[in-house]
Amino acid sequence: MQKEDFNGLEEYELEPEVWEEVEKTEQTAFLATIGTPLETDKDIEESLNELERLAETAGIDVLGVYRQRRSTPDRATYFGKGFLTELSQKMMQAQADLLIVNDELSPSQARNIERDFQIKVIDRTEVILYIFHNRAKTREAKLQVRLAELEYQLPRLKRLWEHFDKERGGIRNKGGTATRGMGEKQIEIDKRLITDKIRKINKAIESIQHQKETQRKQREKARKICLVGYTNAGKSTLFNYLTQAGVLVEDKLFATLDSTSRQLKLSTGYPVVLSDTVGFISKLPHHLIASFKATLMEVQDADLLLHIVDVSDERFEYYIQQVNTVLQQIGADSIPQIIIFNKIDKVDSMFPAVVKRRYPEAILISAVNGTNIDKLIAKIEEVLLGNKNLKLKIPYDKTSLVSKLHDIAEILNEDYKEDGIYLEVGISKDDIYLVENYVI
Ligand SMILES: Nc1nc2c(ncn2[C@@H]2O[C@H](COP(=O)(O)OP(=O)(O)OP(=O)(O)O)[C@@H](O)[C@H]2O)c(=O)[nH]1
Ligand SMILES: [Mg+2]
Repeated sequence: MQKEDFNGLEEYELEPEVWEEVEKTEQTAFLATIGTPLETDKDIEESLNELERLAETAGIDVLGVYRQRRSTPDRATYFGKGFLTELSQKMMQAQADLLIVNDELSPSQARNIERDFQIKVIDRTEVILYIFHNRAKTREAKLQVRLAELEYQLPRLKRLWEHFDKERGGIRNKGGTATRGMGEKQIEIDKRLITDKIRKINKAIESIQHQKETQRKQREKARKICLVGYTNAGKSTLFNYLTQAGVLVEDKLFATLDSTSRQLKLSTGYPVVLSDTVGFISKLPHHLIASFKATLMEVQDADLLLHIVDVSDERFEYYIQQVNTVLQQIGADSIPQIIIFNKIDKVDSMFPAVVKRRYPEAILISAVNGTNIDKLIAKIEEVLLGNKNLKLKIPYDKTSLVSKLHDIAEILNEDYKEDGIYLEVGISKDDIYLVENYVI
């Protein structure tokens, strides 16, 4: 049935040779970053720690970490020449295979570094693309990753072919003039091939979006909640806790690349769909954001975002900002958010009181232990359905109000005592005026 909906849309055949698990080459690397005058030493160190974690996730061994202080990158070589000369020598001594730069290099910067300093260089974006490549399991994720890879490659073909020319030139004739021409021609052919692949993949992704649109229409009545947050914050752990879905949870960056949706049962019985999705990271490559539009649509389309933060990580406030930046980039920054501080089982017992003062709206939870999940659910109901949980004591001469509440509010608790009827209700903000005088 579903297939018929997409008649006319091409099925893109994913290149099988590309998807054979990339053999983990025992690569070693130096990491380098620019620290601007606005960044403290600690900022730089933490940002390098994150790059190191990314490199390790990609199976690369880090042998050395370097930084250069400067206000802006060099246009031609990103770092200064003196810094690169020194780095090149150190890398040679340490026998490091490559240099990883903590930013996205322009194609010419990468080319110049390789040519002038004999350093094989990759950038932060390539490391993230590589991780995404190895993590992608479903057809949708693979298509999206492939699209980002090809978009990234397109302006960089010249660099790839210069490598090729140099090798051939080295073997055949030292000048390599004849073969250089061949590289130029090959670039044109490759450009056409890649552009064609990009077009086909875009069509395939469109068909996925179309399919998701149909599914979304079917769930139109349900309110949509989406989990967002920095990678490794605990989104999937919370998702599993709330829905018993069994989504993969790992102490690894980018364990989740696909979005999964499940029904969530609220006490009001109102239909709600919860989605788990890909994690964010600072400087998330824009090609990935663009290619993951089918997955990120889940976020854009949500009525409420649950923004999960790992508060056991010192940099959690920085992560909050980074996630908000990505939300802005995808146009999801005006969707209501509940901020959830996760992993409180790992922090000092003083922490909750301190953080509550700064973030009075935040809900502190432990997704592994289930701590405060009931508070979270109550908050979701409050924000999503405009409900407020109130404790009431209603005198016996107002029993008509009690029966009215049974019709219009969610009765969480009801106790008939001597001095009155004690109720705990989840009530819409619009109806609160009815019970204002009886709140205890
Ligand atoms: N101590 C503790 N660990 C937690 C908690 N919640 C999650 N974790 C751990 O944090 C790691 C990451 O959890 P995930 O649920 O995979 O995180 P995620 O946000 O889905 O990560 P990505 O899919 O990679 O973006 C796992 O090792 C979890 O066991 C918590 O409340 N306390
Ligand atoms: Mg996950």
